[in-house]
Amino acid sequence: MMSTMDIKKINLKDFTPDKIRNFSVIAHIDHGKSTLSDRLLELTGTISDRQKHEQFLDKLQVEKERGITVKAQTASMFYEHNGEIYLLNLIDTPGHVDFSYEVSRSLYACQGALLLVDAAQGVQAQTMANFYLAFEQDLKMIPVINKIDMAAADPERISKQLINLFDFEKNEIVLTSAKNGIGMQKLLSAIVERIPAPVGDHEKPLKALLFDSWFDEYRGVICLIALHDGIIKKGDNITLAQSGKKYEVLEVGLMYPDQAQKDALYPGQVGYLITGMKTVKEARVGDTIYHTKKEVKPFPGFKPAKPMVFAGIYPTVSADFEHLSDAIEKLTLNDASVSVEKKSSDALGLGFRCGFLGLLHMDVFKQRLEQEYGLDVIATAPSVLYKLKMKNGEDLQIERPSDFPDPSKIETVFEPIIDATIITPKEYLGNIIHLCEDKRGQQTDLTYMDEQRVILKYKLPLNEVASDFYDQLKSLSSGYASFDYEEANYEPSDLVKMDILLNGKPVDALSVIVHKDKAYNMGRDLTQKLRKVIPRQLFEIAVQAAIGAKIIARESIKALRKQVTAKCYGGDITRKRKLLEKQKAGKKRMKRVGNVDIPQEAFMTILKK
Ligand SMILES: Nc1nc2c(ncn2[C@@H]2O[C@H](COP(=O)(O)OP(=O)(O)OP(=O)(O)O)[C@@H](O)[C@H]2O)c(=O)[nH]1
Ligand SMILES: [Mg+2]
Repeated sequence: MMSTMDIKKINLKDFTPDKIRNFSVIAHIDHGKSTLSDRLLELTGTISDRQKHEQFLDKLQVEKERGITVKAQTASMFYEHNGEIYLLNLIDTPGHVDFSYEVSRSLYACQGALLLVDAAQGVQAQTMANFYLAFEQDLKMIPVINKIDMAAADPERISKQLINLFDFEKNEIVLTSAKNGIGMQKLLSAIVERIPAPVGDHEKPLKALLFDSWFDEYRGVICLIALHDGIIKKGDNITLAQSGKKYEVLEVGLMYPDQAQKDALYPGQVGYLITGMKTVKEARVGDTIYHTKKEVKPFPGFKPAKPMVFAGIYPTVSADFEHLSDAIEKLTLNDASVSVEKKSSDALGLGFRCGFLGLLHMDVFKQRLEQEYGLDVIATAPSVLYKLKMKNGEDLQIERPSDFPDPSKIETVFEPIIDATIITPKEYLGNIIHLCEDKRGQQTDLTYMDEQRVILKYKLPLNEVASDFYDQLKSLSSGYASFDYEEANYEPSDLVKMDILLNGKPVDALSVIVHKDKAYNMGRDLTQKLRKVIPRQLFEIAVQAAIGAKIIARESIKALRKQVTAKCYGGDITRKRKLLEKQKAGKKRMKRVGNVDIPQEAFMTILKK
């Protein structure tokens, strides 16, 4: 087999397009993409025994810890089929809806895709979304039913779903267990036999698609490129079509699975490129690379990833601001989809307003700030981008609730609406319809996928989804319902700003935008919750919810009577110290607003129902 292939001796010139297959692995979250990709890399000898360990392709600490893929990963391998050696290029993609942008741009570098479906769970919301992404790009898909080793596996039933929903033929479906390595040879053969070779001409001028980029501390910006025509090699002078900027090629090579330098890349091949670029902002994904002076017609380009939810990020200790600023700059070097703006809050001081692709994306970003940079941060409740038509004819776009203008000056507020797809076992249908209605949803479709599962389509306001919608959906369906969405449009809506006052002073970072009909309930709810999460302090604290000047709810937090250490009767000094330390640790996550200490949970209570 190929396990002894020495990458240094391989001449990429031998791999003409007919000997190349480029494909992505796509699926719903957790259906086994990364595990299967690891198996393929092992089988073809790309990962040596030394490197072999769980989830090789999930490189980030958050990815390993959470067991989810956040960033698409590319890896090349060599595979012998009927006496010929093929160069296979695999892209493992994330399954979570927040990162669907990673999927769509990966697909541009491919001619085919493995559509994985969990043998027990069957087709889920992201399976459908990803199928259509690949379908729209005319990719050849290979349906794969994975995890057939599981006791609950039901490949018969899942096959029917694939046939009914996506028009696959029964004999196209490959059965695998990525865990036990079952079906891998068959899958590799199918990849070579069914996925079309890329088209490209080495005599034509260089035309390559830049489809991914990241910043490496030691090597600078690394771009991933898919070559259509021509040859790219070290020393070439290249131009990026969109930016018009020129660079010298310092290095090209294959991801094998780490960077393996080669002399040149040839038509149809996918590999990495290093130039003198300083930031990933220069390496716009979707851009076209050509040899300077040999301009080509550029690719249409990708729609940029757009932030959907916004939140404030503040250091818990104000003195950490510079450190936070540095950390955010470094993290965004590698994640161009996060938007960042320096903003100060009356309550929280100097910080940042950041835009994210979704709640998981935001959560991951925050976790990375904490883990990789040792920062303590406060994140405010996420918000969405509203469009306002003012009575004076002005148009405004506002995402920070505290920026909402005086309601008497607003003509109409428009809010973002999404098209949601929910797949659920039929026994939870009632629960889910109820939830969607509670979230101001409008049903647009309801179809049965088979005897057991229902596909529901709803139009839902994004601001209702950007809270605890997903958690509720999961708990109302015992974890079985899945959810995907895409943005639809903006619609006028009766929205108002609700302020939260502590001891009569509004805390700007706690303001929320709510629908008028829900304001009273939400005000009562929020003040009750804040009463529970804000610890008692030496004085009484009034917690109020207000719309404009009108107070709609009020709670109070009674004053603490004794100091913690008073219980110790001055005797036991170790116990006293322990208590003081505990108190200090408890304080760590607090932010002092006026004279009130507010814990991080307070900002998140807004999220939870
Ligand atoms: N029993 C069994 N478990 C599997 C199989 N393949 C994957 N798993 C398990 O399923 C879980 C998810 O696997 P991943 O490979 O991380 O799934 P993924 O599709 O890459 O997930 P995301 O990238 O987060 O969308 C892990 O616990 C795997 O060990 C399989 O064939 N059989
Ligand atoms: Mg994965």
